[in-house]
Order: sequence, then structure tokens, then C-alpha cells
Amino acid sequence: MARTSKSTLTYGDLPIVRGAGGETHQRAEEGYDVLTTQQGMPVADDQNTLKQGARGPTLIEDAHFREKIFHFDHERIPERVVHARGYGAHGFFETYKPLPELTRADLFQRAGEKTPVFVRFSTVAGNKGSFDLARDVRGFAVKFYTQEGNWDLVGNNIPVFFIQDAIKFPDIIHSVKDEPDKAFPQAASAHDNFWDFISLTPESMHMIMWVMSDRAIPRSFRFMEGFGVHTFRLVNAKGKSSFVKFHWKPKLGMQSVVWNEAVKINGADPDFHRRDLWNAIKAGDFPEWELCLQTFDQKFADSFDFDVLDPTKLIPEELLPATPVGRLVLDRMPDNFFAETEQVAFMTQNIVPGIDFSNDPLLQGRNFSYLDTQLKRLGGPNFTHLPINAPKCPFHNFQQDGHMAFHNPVGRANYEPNSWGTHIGGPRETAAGFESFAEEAEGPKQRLRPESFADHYSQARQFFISQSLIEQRHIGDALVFELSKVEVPAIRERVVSHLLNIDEGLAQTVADGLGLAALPTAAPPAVTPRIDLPASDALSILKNPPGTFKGRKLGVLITDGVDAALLDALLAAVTAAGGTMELIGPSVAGITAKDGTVLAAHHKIDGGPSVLFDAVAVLPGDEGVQSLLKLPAARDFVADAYAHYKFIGFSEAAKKLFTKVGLPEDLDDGFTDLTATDAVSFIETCTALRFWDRPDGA
Ligand code: HDE
Repeated sequence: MARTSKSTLTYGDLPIVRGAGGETHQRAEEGYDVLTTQQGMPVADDQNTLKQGARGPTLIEDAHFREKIFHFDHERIPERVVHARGYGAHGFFETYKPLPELTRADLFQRAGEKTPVFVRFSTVAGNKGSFDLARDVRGFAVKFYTQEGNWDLVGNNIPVFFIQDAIKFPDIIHSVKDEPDKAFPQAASAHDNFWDFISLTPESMHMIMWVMSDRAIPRSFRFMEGFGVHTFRLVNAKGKSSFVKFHWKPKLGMQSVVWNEAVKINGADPDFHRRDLWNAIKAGDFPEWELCLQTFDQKFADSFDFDVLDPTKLIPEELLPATPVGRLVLDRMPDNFFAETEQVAFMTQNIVPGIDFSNDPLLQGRNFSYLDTQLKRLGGPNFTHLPINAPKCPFHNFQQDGHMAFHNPVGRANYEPNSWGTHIGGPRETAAGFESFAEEAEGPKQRLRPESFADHYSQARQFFISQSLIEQRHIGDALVFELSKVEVPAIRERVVSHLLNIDEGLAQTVADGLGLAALPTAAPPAVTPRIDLPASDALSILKNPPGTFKGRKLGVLITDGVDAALLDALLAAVTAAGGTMELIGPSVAGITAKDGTVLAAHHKIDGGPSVLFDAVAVLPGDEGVQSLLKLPAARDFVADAYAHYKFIGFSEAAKKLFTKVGLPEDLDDGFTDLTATDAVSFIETCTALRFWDRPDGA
């Protein structure tokens, strides 16, 4: 029987999809158009089940129907218990210069060498279908497919963590996820369970400062830092070990949204972060990060104020600079989300010769958890055979069989040692293989938190005082918002009692915001006195502005009668700065400019609110502005851009809309009259990203 209606090609000739899902059959290629069952049997009718008579019962012998429904019923795998919502991309890591003094890791031996990588960004608390702009930590997991095996650097966009010991992980995660009786709130920490646990866990205070800061509402994955969090080891060929902290620094600089904007983005575009990454990579605007290392020896570790094994602490860059050693470039989106992003299995225990663990008790616990969780999620021990998880270097061992094994070695030898000769007998150990750093360890077996982990407030304060005043205000606002959702007053007060140990001004602000009658007494700290550490500017986003509009987006609200030449000038200026521009109109069908040109809009106004853009221009025609005055979405566009401190370019007619919205008569310096100022200067102004001097912003 012929298998295609259009050509003589058969199912067996189907091409293979590039890299991604491995030997995946192409679904929709021209000419490969015969629908078959999984067994390869051509299907004649995919519209109707097999019935006894036209209106009769469905027959169980309908194997095609049963196979189709059975497969559909099994499409889902368990979502990740944390970091369920994520988005990934392929790329490469390029080594700047060899680092043999520090490490024998193969990927750091040759300048210019490119190691393939897969990166997955995620939120922690929300489930797979939650929105992108939850206030949350972002995962930043990188799988390096090195020539000596896969190295997974499974990090976050915040350099410290809530807890010091892995045994508390289920507790912190249960507390932040939806409450078990109600099953809400989802993807939000603003509820009693979370703050109850936090208020009883002072070691979380440093991390709390970070998650209440703008770091937890990034503008894009492309504009955030990443951190390995724990102290790791690098080991060189002579067996010498150095401690290391890993940092990813975005080439485009850091940027966050404001909270009121985050709330609105979640409604306007729940996929804001994934769309951003997809659009940037598809447009060839490949995001980059530099891998920077803070390396140090035991002597430094001993002299440092905190225990380097404590994951609630960081080492300020002013004390120990982070040196760039290579760059990460993301240049290709997965072909199939499930095969790659969903099935990718990151595991902290995936390290390579030249990299090793420290005794950080959180890291040690993670090394158990990640293998265990993949078994549950991916259903069997052969998840390493999936193309996204398999090493790209040769790999040979005597592991065999199991569910869905698709690396099936041939021959007799399936054990080691054997006497079947080098080739037939299979692989052997090598002296160049991985060896654990021979760290001395002694002491009684005990469940104990070291005293060196006991200072919970000094670095929390350091983070707070390192922020600009605007960022400090955001931390206060976030705490007030979150704690206002907490129903039990005692929990609110307990949190404020910790804040008193961090910063009295902050504690007072939060107490005022919550309407507390009086400040509670400060929580008794485990260690007194708190050390007053100097501010570290590297911890602030706003003190490190990107000074570029590259990778950013201008939204232009237009109507009939818009000045097309002005739009051309704006587009040229944005493009020259490395940004993008989108048009928003009363309809997507088209806008007729003053000169008669018809322009298609990217968004109808209701679907293109100003929260989706980094800066806006409001350029209605003289007549067209009248229609905008009546549209709530147009009024919100302007009111929100203003409240979110955005730079706003405008034409004369836009002033009618400004007045309608109630903006001050005297426009502040965040406004640029585009009929009087050239587009290039306006975009230059926009590189500051926000006009924070607006007193009545959100
Ligand atoms: Fe994870 N974490 N984690 N975590 N984590 C998982 O593994 C866990 C921690 C991080 O995109 C799980 O595959 C424990 C710190 C990222 O696929 C699970 C502890 C940091 C991702 C797990 C921690 C992370 C995960 C769930 C405390 C920053 C997403 C699904 C001891 C350094 C990876 C999975 C991806 C995922 C356990 C703490 C980062 C259950 C037990 C600290 C980025 O294994």
C-alpha cells in the first residue's frame, strides 16, 4: 500500500531532527505526510472511533484509538518538586585562557575552546503553569558537556540560600509552596506558612533581604546574575586544591522591574521571561554571561569573618574580586521543549576531574537529592541515555538494561575485571580519571550546627546597607506587602523582631507599614554583637547601571495621523543602540500615518500595555488622540509608564492624553518632546532605564 498521498517516500525515510530529541521523527516535513500508528501502520480515519453501527458503542478492538488515547494519558511526567517552571536554551562556553595552576578540568585548559552547554532558568515555588514574574529566586542551571564528562553548575540568581543544612530543605519548600489544605497561594511567598517558618529560622535572614529586593523580580533572564552559591574546590594536576565561588555576570547588565509592574506583567504576559529569551535568541541577539571565579586558599578561609562552608554567606567582591575566565553564549532554542527543557536532568554531583565539592552541608545533601529526583521524574535509571542528558564525549561502562535502555552494548563482557582482552573485554580504569580531593576528616559522629555558622544578621545588614536608597525602599515595601498578607499578627511581629537586628530604620518602616502599635523587642541573636561590615557596591543593581539600551525594548503608542518620519528616526536610533521597537495601536489591522503610509501594529493597545516595555513613546496623531482618550487601556499605558518611572517620548498631541490621565502640567525630565529632540538623544536618555526622581512613582 502506498504510504503517502503526495510522494512515494515512505515512513522509513523520515529525516532525523537535529541533536535535540535524538532520533526523533520529523512531524511535518513536506512529503512525509502519512499518518501512522506507533507501530507504523498507516491510518485511514483519524476522525472517528470504530463503532458498531453509526450511533452504536465504540469497539475495544479499535487499536488506533486506544493507542492514541493511552499515549495522551501518559504524556505528563511529574513536574519538578521545586523549579517546576523553567525555560532553557543551548549555547557554548568559551574559555578565555588556560587555568592549569588552578584546575585540571579539561574545559579550562585551552584558550578559545568552546564547550557545548544547555542552560535552564526557572522559578522555585510556582508550578509548571505559573507566571514568570513571581517574587522568587530564579534557578540558573548550566550543563557543560565537557570532553571529560558533564559538569552541572546548578545555581541560582541569588548567591546565598535560606537554610544551612539540607535536612531543612523539605521544610522551607513546604512552607513556601501553596498551603496544603487550601492549595493556594501559588507561586507566592506572601502567606502565613512561609513567614511562620522564616520567622522561626533566623539563618534565613540574609536570603530574605535578597528575595525582598529587586533581585527577585528580574526584567529578563538575560539581565540577571547567576551564582554557584556553595564554596566548591578546584584541583590542579598536582592535586593542589583551591576553594572557589562561581559567578555569572550578564554582559547586558542587571535590570529588574518594579513590583507594581510585575503584578501587571503577570496578567498581560505570564510568559514574559520565556518570550523574552525566545525572541532574543531567534532574532540573533544572543545573551552572554561571563563566568567569574573567586578563588582562595585555606588561609583566606580561616581569616574570613564567616565560615566559607555556610551557604547563607557570601564573600564580597571588594574583599575578593571575581575574575572572568570565560563566556557563556546562548544561541539556540530547543527544538522540542519536552525532550530538552523538561527532561534535562541537572545534578550537583555531576562534576569532572579538576572540580570537587566542599563540605558545605547543603551541597552534600543536594548531591543525594538530584539523582533521586531524576529517578522519580524520568522514571528509571536510563535517563542519562536521553540526548539532552548524555555526555557528548565517549562514555563506556558495564551498566546495562533497565527501562527504556537505548544504549545497548554488544558482546559478552558485562563485568570488570574480565579476561576477554582489551577490546572485546571493554573499558578499563585510567590513572587520569576522577579522584576526590583527599581532605582530612575526623571528629565524632553527631548532629550539630557549627558555631561558625551562627551569625545570621551581619551579612543581612551588609546587603541592606549596600543598596541604593531606592532599592532599600523596595525592600521595605516588599516586606510590608508580604507581611500584610500574613493573617496572624504574631508572625508579622516575629519577622519585625529579626529586622531590628538588621536595620532599625527598616524595622521601623515595616512596623509602620503594618500599623504595629509598638516595635517588638529584637529577637535574641545567637551571636552578639553583630559585626558591622562595610557596604559592598557590587551587591546593588542600581549602583551598577548597564549604561546601554542594548537588548531593551521601546514601545510606541500610535494612532492614525502618526508622523512616519519620526517613527523611522526612532527605529533607526533604537536599532543602532541594539534595542528593539514595537508599535501599539488601537487595532492591529493597521494605522495610516500622516503621509498616508499604512503601518501594521505589533499589539492592539489592550494586549500591549506599557509594562511590557523598558521605555515608551506616545505619538498619536492630532485626530487619533481623541480615540485614545476614551480607551482605559490607553490611559493605563501612560499612567503606568509614568508610575513605573519610565522614560517617555512624546509628540504635541500626546499632551491631551497626559492631561486626561492627570499627569502634572510641568512634565519632569523623564519626558522628552520628540518634535524638539532628536531620536538618538532620546534613546541615549533611555539608557538610564528609569527616571527614579519622579516623586509619585509606584
Ligand atoms: Fe535545588 N533541587 N535543592 N537548589 N535546584 C532541584 O532537582 C535541592 C538548592 C536548583 O533547571 C531538584 O531536578 C535540595 C540550592 C536549581 O532542572 C531537587 C536542596 C540551589 C534547580 C532539588 C536544594 C538550588 C534545582 C528538583 C537543599 C542554588 C532546577 C528538580 C539541600 C545553588 C534545575 C530537580 C533545573 C532543582 C533539591 C537547594 C538550585 C529536588 C535538597 C542551594 C537551579 O533535586
